[in-house]
Amino acid sequence: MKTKAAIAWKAGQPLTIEEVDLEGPRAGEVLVEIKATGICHTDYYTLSGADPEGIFPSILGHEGAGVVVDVGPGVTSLRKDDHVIPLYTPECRQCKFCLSQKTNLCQSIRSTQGRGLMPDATSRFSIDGKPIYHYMGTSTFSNYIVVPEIALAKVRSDAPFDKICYIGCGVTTGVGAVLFTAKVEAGANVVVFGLGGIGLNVIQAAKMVGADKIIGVDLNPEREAMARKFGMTHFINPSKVENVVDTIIELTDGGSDYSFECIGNVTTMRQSLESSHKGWGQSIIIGVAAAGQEISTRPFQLVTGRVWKGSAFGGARGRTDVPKIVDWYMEGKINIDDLITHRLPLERINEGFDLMKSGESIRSVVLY
Ligand code: NAD
Ligand code: DAO
Ligand code: ZN
Repeated sequence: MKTKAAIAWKAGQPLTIEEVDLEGPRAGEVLVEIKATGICHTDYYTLSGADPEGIFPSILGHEGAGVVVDVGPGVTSLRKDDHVIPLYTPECRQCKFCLSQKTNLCQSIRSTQGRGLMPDATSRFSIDGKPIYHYMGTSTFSNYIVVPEIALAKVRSDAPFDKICYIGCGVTTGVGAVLFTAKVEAGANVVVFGLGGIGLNVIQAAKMVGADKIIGVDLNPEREAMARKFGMTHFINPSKVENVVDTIIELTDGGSDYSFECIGNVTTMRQSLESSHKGWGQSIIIGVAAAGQEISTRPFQLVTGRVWKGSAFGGARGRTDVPKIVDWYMEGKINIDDLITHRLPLERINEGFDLMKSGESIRSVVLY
């Protein structure tokens, strides 16, 4: 079949909208019509050329929601008309990683996914017989996609696609980092570096679990109002204080219990650790730093009880946890609507990237 898609031909070039050939689902695969997709910072990171694992030509996008159109042989958990969210972190429930119950980083299709291919090492997308590569196993900047069954979360059918697409990455990454990775408890002091599409979701989850102080750090003063609406109690603009670490330590009587880095900057990663409370403070790294960057601190920071850990996709097990997060949204426990600041047709997807780069949008959603 043919599908309309935004193609990333080369790093640093705008996407172009084209008709692409899409082969039907093979064994264990599912054909999905994408109804809506968010544009995330990570799509820009890859398109910009900063991502060492970026593959071109490819179809980017990893924050979508849609409907099952057809299933390949052997697919048992999904059928036509099911509503789904594609997962860039699949959940096979059989690999060593899934069975460990210690991580959400399912490895069963990792090597082919990382090479822009389906599990049988081929691509379903092509133009004039030449392969176009998948991206993060999802490629939600295409109206129709083929995805392995283990990389689809089945969700309730009354949830609006233009909102729940954001659960495919930003919402789950931020909310999950608080609930699943850090397991923040009521009364804790929380610091959030970066009040963008991820950081604001960390803030709303911190509020949801009953955190005490929720301190936001951002260079963009325009982010303060939105963050306060989501539960931030104190705002620090690094350009307005002499020392961010000292300011946090003063505000929290010794340092944060949990600190989340949602920028991808190695300097703020260090600040996140060093402003954590001696003896127990945890710094959770969510931001993805540019290729070749390294983090550093004095090892004594760790000897004296501060902890550095990372969180991918909020530590969520996609097929298990994503449907629950959709329920929380539908029950009014989390706010997605106010974070979706712009809506665009696929033809204007490049404007969505511009809005993100200028700091004007929190989330732009493309509607098919
Ligand atoms: P965003 O651009 O929407 O937000 C980043 C925020 O950081 C902005 O508000 C910006 O003003 C602020 N900022 C930038 N530099 C700063 C500095 N030096 N000090 C203080 N504030 C600063 O980005 P996002 O979509 O929220 O993504 C944040 C990071 O998370 C990115 O690196 C992205 O790649 C990463 N990410 C990680 C995962 C994961 O699973 N770990 C998932 C999705 C995204
Ligand atoms: O298992 O080695 C692996 C890869 C896991 C990928 C996790 C990706 C999370 C960070 C990238 C940002 C996604 C939008
Ligand atoms: Zn697995």
